[in-house]
Amino acid sequence: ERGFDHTAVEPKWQRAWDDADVFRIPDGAEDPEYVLAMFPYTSGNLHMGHVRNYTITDAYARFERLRGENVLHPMGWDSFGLPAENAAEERDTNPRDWTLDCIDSMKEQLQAMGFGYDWEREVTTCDPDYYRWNQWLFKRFLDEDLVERQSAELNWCPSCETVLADEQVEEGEAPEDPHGDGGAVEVCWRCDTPIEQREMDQWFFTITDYADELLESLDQLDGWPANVREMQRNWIGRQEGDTVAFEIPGYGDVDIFTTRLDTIHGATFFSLAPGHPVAQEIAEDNDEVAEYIHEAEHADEDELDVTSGVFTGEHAVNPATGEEIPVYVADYVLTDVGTGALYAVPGHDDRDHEFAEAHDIPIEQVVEPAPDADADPEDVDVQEEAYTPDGVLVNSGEYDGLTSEEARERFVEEFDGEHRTEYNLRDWGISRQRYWGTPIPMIRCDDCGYVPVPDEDLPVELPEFVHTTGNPLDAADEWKRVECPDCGGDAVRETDTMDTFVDSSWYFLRYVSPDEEAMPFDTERASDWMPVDQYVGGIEHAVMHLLYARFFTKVLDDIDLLEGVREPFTDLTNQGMVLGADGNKMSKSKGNGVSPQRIIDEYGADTARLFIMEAAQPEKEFAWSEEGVHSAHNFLQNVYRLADEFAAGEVAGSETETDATAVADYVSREIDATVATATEEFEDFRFNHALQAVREMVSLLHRYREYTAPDEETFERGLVTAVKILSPVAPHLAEEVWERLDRDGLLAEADWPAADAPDDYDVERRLVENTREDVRDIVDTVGIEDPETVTLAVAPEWKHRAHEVAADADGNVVGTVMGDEQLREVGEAAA
Ligand code: ANZ
Ligand code: ZN
Repeated sequence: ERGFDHTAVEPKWQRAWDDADVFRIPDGAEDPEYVLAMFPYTSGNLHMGHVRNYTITDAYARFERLRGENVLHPMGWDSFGLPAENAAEERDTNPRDWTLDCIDSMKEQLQAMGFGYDWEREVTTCDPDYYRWNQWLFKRFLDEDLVERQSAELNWCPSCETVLADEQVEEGEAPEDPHGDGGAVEVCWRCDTPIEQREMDQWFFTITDYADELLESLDQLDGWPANVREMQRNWIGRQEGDTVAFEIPGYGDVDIFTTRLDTIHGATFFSLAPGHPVAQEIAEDNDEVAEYIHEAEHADEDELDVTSGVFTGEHAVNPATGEEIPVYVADYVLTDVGTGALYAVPGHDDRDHEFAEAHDIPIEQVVEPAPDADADPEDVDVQEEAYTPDGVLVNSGEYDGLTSEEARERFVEEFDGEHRTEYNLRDWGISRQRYWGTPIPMIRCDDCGYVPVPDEDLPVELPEFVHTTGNPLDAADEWKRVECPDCGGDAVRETDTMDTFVDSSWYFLRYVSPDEEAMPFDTERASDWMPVDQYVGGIEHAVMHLLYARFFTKVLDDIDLLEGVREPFTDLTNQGMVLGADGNKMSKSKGNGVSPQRIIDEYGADTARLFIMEAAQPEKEFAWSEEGVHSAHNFLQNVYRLADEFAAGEVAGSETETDATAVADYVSREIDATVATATEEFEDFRFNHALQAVREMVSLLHRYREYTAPDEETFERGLVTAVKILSPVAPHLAEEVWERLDRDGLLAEADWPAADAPDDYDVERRLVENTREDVRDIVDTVGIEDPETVTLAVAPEWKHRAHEVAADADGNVVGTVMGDEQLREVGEAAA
């Protein structure tokens, strides 16, 4: 049987690309298009998530290269971290050997997938040539007062035996609880063990110094998904407000935090978080409060009930009015937000309103709409619903008539308050009590305190790994004992290593000049090549990695290691999850995993790449389907066969009485339309739509030759165009066809097909777009028996290209299908 043997063809073209240096980008290149995938953690195996991520960037990089761009598309290894230590323990080896083995096998798999990287720029974070620059940068941060030693209550994972950053703590399920309380607990992001709090001295990067800029420049990142920007915004969590003290007789002054000091005259109760010290103190003599606090501590955070709370019997004195208001302990007040205490104004806050209704607490109005506001003061009834916008003060004594803003400014002075900007963001604790990371380049001397390791002594290399409980660096006596660089006395090295997120905060800069020996990267070239134009990776990095990388970029720019680069990533795409055939997240532990290696062996890399890219747009999740894999495979075989037969002169067709020129013109027009569609869809990262267009064009070519003896030139142009458009996604097959058609050179180095869009191309596109919206309505109104697929004609009046658009029930166009009759009609009409 004639076909395409991937086992022979794929390695052949991988070698050919390599020999021709297709993916290499010279140092002298001017501002290349920088296409980047998040580098993999060196676990030893590529999983489908990686394959999807890297297929997306590779397809886009290849597309841009065909369009004549210089494309920088590098790859490297995020290779420090705890799993390597664990693996070394289990296998009686050491983290370095294990990691280097993993890199070897992962690199082989990446190459087998046909991903085109500039391997000359490979970056490996566990290499001393890389991590020495972590140390060097740590010292520059130290010079800038961006490093601090802070004693802090820190998240400690008892299983990993290390401190975790706040970002590395997740909500998880409590282990089986004998008292049946259940509920959510905080767990380690890596091993799901519930974390503990420990007081320890740690090294911190003071990322909070950049909180305002990190927040404000999010507005400019319009190439980022809105949800990621929102997550960062919330994580930084800036809030302008004021603190004011209320006295609770018998318990002293209690500070509250409010963003609405203007409403203080309308406070009708006072609430303490269950974890507030005064709440705990009250609980000592009040069983009801004690019981409430106990229950609140075990409540499920997801099921927050804003009406839940208990009256303490105590009262707080409002400094504005001198009135006493009842003190509650309430679950909706969070212990670690603001001061953990608030005065409540049910007239102007929704939660307070709900609480007041449930507890029969009076509701008072102290703000009404300003004269220029949309709302009419007459329409406001705070007994019914809280009025939450700013406005003008009423029922506030001598302050009536002030605007909310004026009132806040006055009150903070008059009631001895303090203006505060609160952030959720905390400094970044980077100390890890583990071996497999970058040693922190500090030395502790009894006389001089902490002294940095001199630049000329960098890198501080890791000592040999030893199996021990706790941190192997602590056990490395010889390595640890050094002379103090200041006084020459006996001193010891810092034995903490850096959080591996330090490594990934600037690796994209190292690709620019991976062999640079005097500096972490070449400032001029990096400033020219940055920012990354397209960055693709998982949504799990929405906060940690992406925030740290932004922070690093800003600092590096401020210390002139970069020139005018304030943000690292212009466009960001988070690829959706690959689900198992059962619709659950694909994972080894769930038993629904599909090994990329098996797919490569059985069907070839192109099939895997094509299936993944056809299955859904990059941001969407999709379920693995062996049928889908077959369909992709058959399509590729089909394209190959068509070309093979054409090259062998076997595309004949039958004699017909129709006008051959008209048919050829029609096919030619379709080819142009396909190029126009594919180009636009590739640009927009909607690869599946581009691929759909190619499939239609190939099926048109099939029908063309069945119907008549095709015009050779037109037919060949169709084939060449099809494989060019396919080539970013299925590059091996495309090269093979290219060669079979006797084309010069490598397709990977050819040009993207040029085509002028046909006149009515825009009309057609608009119809397809409209159809997407219409389909949902049609599903609802007409009522379709099989809502999976709706087929409707969109352009009956458009005789010569009556298209049908097939769409699924969500309104996604799944294909445009040309009726088999159409070709005949075209020919006959012209004849
Ligand atoms: C009085 C007040 C009156 C407030 C009013 C609001 C409206 P947002 O909602 O994001 O603006 N708050 C303060 N500490 C809190 C805590 N530990 N847990 C839960 N809520 C807390 O957040 C600011 C408001 O949240 C603060 O302003 C406070 O309620 C509440 F008409 O104080 B406000
Ligand atoms: Zn000393």
